[in-house]
Amino acid sequence: MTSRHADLTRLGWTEWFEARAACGPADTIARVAAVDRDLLLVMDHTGAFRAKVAGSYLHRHHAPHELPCVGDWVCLERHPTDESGQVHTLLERRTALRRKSAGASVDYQMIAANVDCVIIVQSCHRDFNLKRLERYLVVVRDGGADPCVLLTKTDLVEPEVLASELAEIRAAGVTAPVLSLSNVTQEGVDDLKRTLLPARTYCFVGSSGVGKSTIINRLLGREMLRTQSLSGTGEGRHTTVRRELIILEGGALVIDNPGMRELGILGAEGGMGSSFSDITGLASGCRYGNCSHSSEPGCAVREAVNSGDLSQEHYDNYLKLRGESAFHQLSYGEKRRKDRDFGRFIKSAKKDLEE
Ligand SMILES: Nc1nc2c(ncn2[C@@H]2O[C@H](COP(=O)(O)OP(=O)(O)OP(=O)(O)O)[C@@H](O)[C@H]2O)c(=O)[nH]1
Ligand SMILES: [Mg+2]
Ligand SMILES: [Zn+2]
Repeated sequence: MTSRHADLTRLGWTEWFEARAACGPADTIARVAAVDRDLLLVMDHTGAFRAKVAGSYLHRHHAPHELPCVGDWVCLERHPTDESGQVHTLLERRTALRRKSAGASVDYQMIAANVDCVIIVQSCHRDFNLKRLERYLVVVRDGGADPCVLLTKTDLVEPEVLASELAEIRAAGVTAPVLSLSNVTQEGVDDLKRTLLPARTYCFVGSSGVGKSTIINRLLGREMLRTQSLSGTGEGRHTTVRRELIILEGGALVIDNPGMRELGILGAEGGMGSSFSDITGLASGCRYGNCSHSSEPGCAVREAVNSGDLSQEHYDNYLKLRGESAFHQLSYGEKRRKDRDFGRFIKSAKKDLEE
């Protein structure tokens, strides 16, 4: 790469960012690995260090999504005498995983930025839910990242259960890659490893207790992230409380997330097309160009449902989602835990990043 910042390539920097990087002459570029309000842990080719969002930046940017989040690239100034850098600029995001904020506001909350692939994790044991999966797919595509589906805990179900879940996913027309694994027997772990490419960023999302942190620990080859004690099959207690960007030995960048039930649908119309490409494809055969595929005569989509070419369930989901994507908020149950000891976290994370 001819990029001026080629030394950042390992951290996910590409020509796309290079073409948009507008930093001051005294600034350097770094990637955000963890966030606690205006306190950041960032990394560049020299390693990991602390940074603060400059007061002037906070003054000009008030919306939550304008603050740096995990995965963001920032311009910062670093004086040799200061322990932490001052962030002046947030670089344009290539992709954004986000959800609507709680409450009535139409603002949204960033989950992670500049993610190449979002790995949507469900346990095939108790957590599996096709409709929720389809909602996740819409949100992921809407943010510009590629989705991948991962079913965990295959050791806890009969092979037929897994097979029928996989068949359900396929029947729904999901085109994203689907993987399955067990963290107990290790079956499928190598397949996941093979899909994680160096310098690409992967974000794990899914309900609490499905095994996101366990997988990342497995990939790391050590117990870096805290996971639910008890060999829990019960989902729902939030163990991970913080997002963080971790570099695997193979060079892939992964982001762990606290469990969340739903991402919420925000302006997901753009994302609907790709999860329901079969429906949007059929729509070109409808008599009316603005056909809503609900009751109009000559609707090719309903004809396909009637003839069995299109699954009734997939069609129902489409109608439901289309209603919801008009900024309708889905509830999500992520507990907000107050952050007790960011300093200690930064210290251990720094150590991990530098190893
Ligand atoms: N049987 C079985 N248990 C698993 C598997 N993967 C994870 N677990 C267990 O499931 C529990 C939850 O795993 P975590 O990795 O903490 O789940 P998480 O998705 O990170 O949960 P949050 O951090 O709360 O979002 C732990 O007790 C794990 O040991 C698996 O493949 N099979
Ligand atoms: Mg976790
Ligand atoms: Zn129609």
